Amino acid sequence: PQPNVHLEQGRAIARLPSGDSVEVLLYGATVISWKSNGKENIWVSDAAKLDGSKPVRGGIPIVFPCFGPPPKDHATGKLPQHGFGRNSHWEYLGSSSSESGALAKGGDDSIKLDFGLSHQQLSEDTKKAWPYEFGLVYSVTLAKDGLQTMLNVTNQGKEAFEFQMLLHSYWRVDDVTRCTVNGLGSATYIDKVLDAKEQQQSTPELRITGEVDRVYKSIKQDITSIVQDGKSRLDVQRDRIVDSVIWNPWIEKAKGMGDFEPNDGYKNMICVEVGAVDGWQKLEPGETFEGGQILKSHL
Ligand code: TA6
Repeated sequence: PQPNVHLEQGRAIARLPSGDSVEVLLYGATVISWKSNGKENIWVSDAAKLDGSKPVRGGIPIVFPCFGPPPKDHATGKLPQHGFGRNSHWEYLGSSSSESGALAKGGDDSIKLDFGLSHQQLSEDTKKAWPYEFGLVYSVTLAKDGLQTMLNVTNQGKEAFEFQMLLHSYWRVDDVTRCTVNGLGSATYIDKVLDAKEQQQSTPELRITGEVDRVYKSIKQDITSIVQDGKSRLDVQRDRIVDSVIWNPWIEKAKGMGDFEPNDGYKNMICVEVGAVDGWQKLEPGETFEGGQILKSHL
C-alpha cells in the first residue's frame, strides 16, 4: 500500500505502510502526534485547546517571528509571547511522497506535508503589529522511525525584517526523572530559572531534577539526545540552526498553567526545542531562510 494522507477536523493525517503516522493541526501547523512503531513520541496536555482558541499546550508549536516576550523597542514589540506562528490558521499546501531525501533510507518511503502562512492570512491586528510581507512554508516529512520539520521563511516585501524562530517541541517520556539530555556538554547557555546569566555546561549530560529553562546558544554538536534509563529514546538534530531550549516546568509552573494537565504531566514530558533565538535573523527583500529539525525515534 502507498503512504496516505487525509484531512479531517482541521488536521492533516499522514500514515506510512509501516503504520507510522503524523498528525498536524492546521491551526498553528502544530504537529500534535507522531507515532513510530505504534508508540507516541509527542506530549500533548489533556487540557490542550485544539479548537484554535489558544496555542496548543504540547505538540510542536511554531515560534515565529519572536521567541519569548518580544523586546518593547523591537519591531516585534507589539506581538504576543512567541509571536503568531503557533496561533494562526495555516493553509494545507499538499503532500508528496518520495523515496529520497534526508530521511528515506533503504527504499523506505517518506511522505512530506506542506503548510503555508503569509502576511495576507494574518488578522488585521497582527498585520498592524508586525507589518512585513513574509511567506512561511512549513514542511513535515514522515519516514520510518523518523520525522523532519523544516521552516522556510521568505521576505516577500520591499523592506528588510528581523525574526527569530523556534520549534517548541514537547517530547513524551515515561519518567523525566529517569532521563538525561545528552549532547550539550560544554555548550553555553542562559539559565532563565536562575539569574539569566550566561553559563557553560560542565557535564556531558543534563539531568532533570526540578524546573529547567535554559537557552543554549551556538551549540557545536548538531545532535541532542533524550536518554531514558541509559537508552537513547529520541535524537534531535538541528538543521541549519544552532540554538536550543531545554524546558521542564516542574511542579509549581505546571500547576500554574490552566491548560497543563494532568498536574503531574511534567513527569512525562521534556521540551528539547531547536531554533535561531540568539539575536535576530535579518532577511533582505527576496531573501529566504530555512532551518529545522531531523528527528530519529528509538521507541
Ligand atoms: O521554551 C520555554 C519557554 O520560553 C518558557 O520560558 C515558557 O514560557 C514556555 O516557553 C511556554 O511558554 P507559553 O507561552 O507556551 O506558555
